[in-house]
Amino acid sequence: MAMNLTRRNLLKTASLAAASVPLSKVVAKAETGIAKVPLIPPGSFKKTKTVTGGVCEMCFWRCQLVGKVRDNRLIKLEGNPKSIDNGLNLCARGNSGIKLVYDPDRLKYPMKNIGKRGAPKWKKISWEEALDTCAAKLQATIDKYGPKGIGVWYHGASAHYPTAYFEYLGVPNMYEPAFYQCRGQTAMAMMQTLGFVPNEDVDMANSKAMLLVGCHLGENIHLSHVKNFLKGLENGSKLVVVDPRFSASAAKAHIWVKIKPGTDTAFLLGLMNYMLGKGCYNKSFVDKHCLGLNKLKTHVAEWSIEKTAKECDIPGKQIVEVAELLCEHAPHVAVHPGRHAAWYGNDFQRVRANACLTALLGAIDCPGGIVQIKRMSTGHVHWPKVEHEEDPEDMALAEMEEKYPFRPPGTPPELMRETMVTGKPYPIKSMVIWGTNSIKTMPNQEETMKALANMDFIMVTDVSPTDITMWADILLPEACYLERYDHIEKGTQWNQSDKPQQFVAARMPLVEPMFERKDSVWMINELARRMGHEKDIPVKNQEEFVDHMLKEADLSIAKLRKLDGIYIQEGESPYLKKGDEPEFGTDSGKIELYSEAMDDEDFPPLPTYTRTEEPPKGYARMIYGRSPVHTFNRTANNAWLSREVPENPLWLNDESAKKMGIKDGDRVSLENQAGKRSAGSTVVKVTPGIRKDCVFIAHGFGTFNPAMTVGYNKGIDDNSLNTKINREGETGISGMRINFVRIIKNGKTINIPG
Ligand code: MGD
Ligand code: SF4
Repeated sequence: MAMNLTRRNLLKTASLAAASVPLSKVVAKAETGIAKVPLIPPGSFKKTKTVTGGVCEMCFWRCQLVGKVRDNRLIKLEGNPKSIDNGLNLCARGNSGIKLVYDPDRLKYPMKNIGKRGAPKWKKISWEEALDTCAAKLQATIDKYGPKGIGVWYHGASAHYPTAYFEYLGVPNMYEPAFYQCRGQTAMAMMQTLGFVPNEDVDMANSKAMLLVGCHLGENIHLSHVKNFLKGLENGSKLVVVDPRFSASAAKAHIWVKIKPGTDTAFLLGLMNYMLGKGCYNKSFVDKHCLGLNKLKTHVAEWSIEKTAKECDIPGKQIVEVAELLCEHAPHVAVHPGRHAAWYGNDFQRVRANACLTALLGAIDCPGGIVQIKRMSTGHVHWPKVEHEEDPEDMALAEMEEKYPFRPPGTPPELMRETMVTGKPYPIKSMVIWGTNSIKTMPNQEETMKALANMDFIMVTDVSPTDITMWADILLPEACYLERYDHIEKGTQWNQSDKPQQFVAARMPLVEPMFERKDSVWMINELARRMGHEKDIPVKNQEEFVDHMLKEADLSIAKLRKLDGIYIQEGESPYLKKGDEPEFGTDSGKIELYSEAMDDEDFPPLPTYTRTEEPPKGYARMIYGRSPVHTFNRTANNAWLSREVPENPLWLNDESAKKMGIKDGDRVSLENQAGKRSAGSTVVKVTPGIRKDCVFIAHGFGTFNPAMTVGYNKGIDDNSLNTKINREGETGISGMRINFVRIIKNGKTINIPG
């Protein structure tokens, strides 16, 4: 794992940033439209002060941090010493937030595209002109098509206020990739089975055994979660990792199940069949709390060890070994619920199988299991409720959405994209894109570009240039997470110290935004004024926005400032007390191994395995995951992170590589089953640590916006090769591990032997 951003390295580079050596040399770039960044001469710093109240957003785990500031310039970030969550730690990405603040490529002024969408030429304009244009264009769309003529794609804390405004306007088309390309299926399938969404509330620290199915902790880094995992290992918990690849977690595993990609549901059904057959499941828990045991037993009976082993291409004795290990340690088994689940287009059923296995072990609300934790209650900011006339066309899209009865909140993205292209059931003609790079998140990039080309108007708000900003007509520069207020972070910590505690933190700026960057509350209020909604504006500014949310917890920005940014009080242990019964929010109030609701909607009521298509001859399945020092494509232009991991090496099986004449370090590009070639190239990592039927690359690389001078064209964009999609019936979410690739070296296509 290339994670050598040492503390010393960071300090060294931090002091470079402080002296702003690289920044002083920066000249204007088309998209940022600015001359030099002001130079602060080395040695001119007086003294350093610590500013508290930061909340990280280099990823969405939101660790609490403090900034060391000299002469109004951030020179170092550290974990907030008061944090009961991440403590003094920040991960490499968290530490490198400084390089985002002072990235010379960042958006600085409102800009108008006077070139083409996708091939922009930027003209710096005033905020007045930018907002007047956005208001006029959005209003024109509403006048012609109604609010349904607008679509919103959004991600991140700063989008909360804007999306509330667009809901108030009556815009029905809203899509957030955090659900549809990430944890949507996990949340919905867990809800359907257990009646709650465990997210990642799994007590690995106190477990006796852990099961990670395709979850690659260590490369997937959410700081306190990884600490929880490591504490479990330190405490002697036995780890089982199911992954076609020798991931960072597999490297720590007692049992690595080198599973055939796409067969995990079969594996889980096989485990359950063994446990039910042997009677080694948690009978008292299941009898009390689960519905449908006998039906499940009959249903999984076909998954003998032999059949499961053959389907998953693993040794039968390994299945027995895993099942016995889990039973031996039940209920103190951390069956990780997983997070990103949009794998094969049959994932709802896999997550249901995972939840049923957890239930058979009784590994819920007990030490080591998944737990229902209580967080302090805080408020929301609402725009006034407006009754919008029921529009029959509007209902038509709602009816299309009804096809996916277990979908997460919001509009399924491809349904919206199709509507943008076809105009059916109604035209969507203006897009508002806030903090999301849909070119890199939504599979089938060409379709996304086609949909964007079909718009009358596109407004994009971002902190930096990205692939999607190239499609903007008006591009608005936002203050980044270290320069603004916007988010309330809260949680309960029960397994890292003696007594449970809970906390509330609010994101507060560590430094003032530079240039003409603004926060989202300011931008939306100015837009709302221009669109005639001044009287309904619910909060005057970002401080009022945050204060309003804090009020419910009897807190305020002023109080939090006095508390160094974090309020802490006694918490509750999530473990059930003797005599208490767990509560499940399903219709029946029980864990639904058999789901009536799914049966009513004509979906398999018991977790069911569907085979995924095999790679054609000469191709391998392209699987993907995370780089430990990057977050999607968001960090591609970060100078420190990009220096550590500039591209995404292609993992290729060593025996296959030998037959192909490919050596470790060779530079290659990829071609998918539809003949689509990657724009960029990368190096090969030849390893026995991956199966022959797949290759692996980390997601988020291969950015194609030249305004990102650090990240431009580095590595391979996995999403550009996701041309085939398989939309799941239950949720409308598309699987993304169903594309196959072969290798191109020196212009020559080389088949991958199976
Ligand atoms: P996945 O993509 O589900 O990611 O993190 P995870 O939920 O852990 O899983 C990736 C792993 O699945 C890889 O090890 C891959 O080899 C394996 N895999 C591929 N196909 C299969 C298969 O068929 N079966 C099995 N069993 N394994 C398979 C995602 C999570 O990470 C999310 S959703 C977010 S939003 C965060 N993002 C993020 C980030 O961008 N960067 C870093 N550093 N950390 C992150 N943490 C979070
Ligand atoms: Fe920031 Fe890292 Fe924490 Fe994510 S895990 S919030 S990037 S410090």
